Amino acid sequence: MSVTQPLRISYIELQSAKNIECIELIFPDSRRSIRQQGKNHFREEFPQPLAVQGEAFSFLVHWKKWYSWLKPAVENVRIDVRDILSNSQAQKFQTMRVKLDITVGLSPSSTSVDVVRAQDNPAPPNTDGLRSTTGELLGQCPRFRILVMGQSGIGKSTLINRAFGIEQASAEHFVPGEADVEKELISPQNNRFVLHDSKGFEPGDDVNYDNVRRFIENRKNREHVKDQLHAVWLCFRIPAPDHGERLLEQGMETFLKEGTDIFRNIPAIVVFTKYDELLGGMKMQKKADPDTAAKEYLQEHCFDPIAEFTGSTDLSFVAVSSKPGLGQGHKQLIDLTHQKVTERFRLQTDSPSPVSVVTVMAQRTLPNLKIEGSIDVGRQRYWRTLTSSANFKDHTIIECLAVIHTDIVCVWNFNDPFQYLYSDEFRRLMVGTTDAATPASQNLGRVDSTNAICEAGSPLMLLVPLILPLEAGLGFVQWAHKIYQRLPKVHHKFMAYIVDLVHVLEILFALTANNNEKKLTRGAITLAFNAYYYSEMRLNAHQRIKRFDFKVPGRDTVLEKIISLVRMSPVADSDISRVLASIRPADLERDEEWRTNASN
Ligand SMILES: Nc1nc2c(ncn2[C@@H]2O[C@H](COP(=O)(O)OP(=O)(O)OP(=O)(O)O)[C@@H](O)[C@H]2O)c(=O)[nH]1
Ligand SMILES: [Mg+2]
Repeated sequence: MSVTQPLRISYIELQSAKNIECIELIFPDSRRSIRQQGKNHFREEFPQPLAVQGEAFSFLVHWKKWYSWLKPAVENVRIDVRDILSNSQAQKFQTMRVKLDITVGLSPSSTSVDVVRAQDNPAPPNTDGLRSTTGELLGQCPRFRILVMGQSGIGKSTLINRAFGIEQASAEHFVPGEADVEKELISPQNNRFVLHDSKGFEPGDDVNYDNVRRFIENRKNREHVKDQLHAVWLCFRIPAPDHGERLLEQGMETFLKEGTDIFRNIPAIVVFTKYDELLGGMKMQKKADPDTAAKEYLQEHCFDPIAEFTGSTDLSFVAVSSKPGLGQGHKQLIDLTHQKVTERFRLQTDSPSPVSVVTVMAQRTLPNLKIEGSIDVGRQRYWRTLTSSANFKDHTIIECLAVIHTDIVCVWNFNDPFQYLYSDEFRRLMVGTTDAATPASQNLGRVDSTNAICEAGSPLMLLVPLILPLEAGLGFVQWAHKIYQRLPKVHHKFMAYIVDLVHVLEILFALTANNNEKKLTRGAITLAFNAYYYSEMRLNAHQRIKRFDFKVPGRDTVLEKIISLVRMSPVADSDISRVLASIRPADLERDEEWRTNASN
């Protein structure tokens, strides 16, 4: 309900037997302190009555430190304007809240000058002063740098296309004939990785051999982590069974023998390509179990001999194939690469390493890595940046959500040249979904794609500045607890937003996995959004969030809850997967204006 008749306040008085530091009066777009008159006595006169247009306003009560041992340092007392107006004959409104006597003096005068109102047409969220975690990490390492080596025709470009979700055509400039290992190859479809391509070593080709060696050594000595080599994939053809083929070309053999030195401190993985051909050979030989026979062959004739003659325990082995149904090898390769990178570039602190995060961003093979990456980055925001700096201070919840949104979308790194996932329209949709997770008494109101996020009468909580405590070193939980006291249920909003967004992105990832080299369309985003919006899974997640009782400060229950919900895969949900199966590839190509069923 919107309040049409403005409330006019002539004075405010607050008294308590307890120890109050200060009190602030909070309106959707402004706030002011209430003057202290005596011990625990605060009163402010408004000679020109203060007109309040909106559904509510709040007092922020800052308790004295020693008293706040027993209770939160700051509490939010919300006053509903309807409660005051329901007794419109009275000259004052009195209530007792959190051991605080509150009196609001009402003016009969109709002449109001100083009008405080909900913003009618606010600017889009201002995230200028808010630093995103991914922004900081990418500042240190904007791209995952990988060297892929192997003979011409072995399947290097095909592998890269698959792992990083790029277009076949764009890999054309990854032409090996002219492969210069120094050259940085960056794809327009995925600019989170940089490829160094090296052809294999032909016998007697000492120049190439020396170039590659020098390149690797040189990259090891680079000062900045962004310039160092983050991983090497050494690609080999599987020698055909019973043809007496050499396992490795001669130069590569020498290279690998020296490899323990060359690759020291660089995550290196030996990749055998075209695994389908080996499997086909086993089928031709009418092996009872071709799959097991192929695996045994690989172990005996490929992995073991290399491990033996290099004497290296650092090398890992994977077999891959680009044929349908054999994508498991790519997944293993990405998983292994990520593990090794994380291990190698681990930081002393418990923050995620920028190299590890950018590896997650670059790959377009494993959605679960994106989920874990979102958690890693999110954890940073809540545990560190958010709490130890004044980052979020004076920003509205909608602005804070915008930064969290940016961080999560950035980790997923879709091929989204028009930045639809960062658009106001998409963010509005996401804000709208979270309302169901907010208890009715704190309903934030629906915000659909046709409404401005912060229209008049729109969710008050979205507009209230967070006013972060400045104490350094507070954990998210303490922070959230304080916010909770001031803005009850705000953590529900944050939790639901994060869970919903990650789920929608995971669905979108599944939807576009087979053509993620194509540009993302609004049609595809809308389909993913609707599949989630109308699912039982969303209702269940929101129920759990709604029931979540945030009562135990000092424990990371909020974070634990978010993580457990985020890890529940929507793609594994039978209803959602049925909806996804019914979507035709042509539907994903549609790129008309934003319109979702949910917003109709
Ligand atoms: N059967 C089969 N063929 C593959 C596989 N991967 C790639 N190919 C084919 O092998 C050929 C060479 O693939 P590329 O990816 O261009 O190989 P490359 O190593 O980049 O070759 P250069 O760029 O010449 O060094 C192409 O015809 C691919 O379609 C695979 O896993 N199985
Ligand atoms: Mg190639």
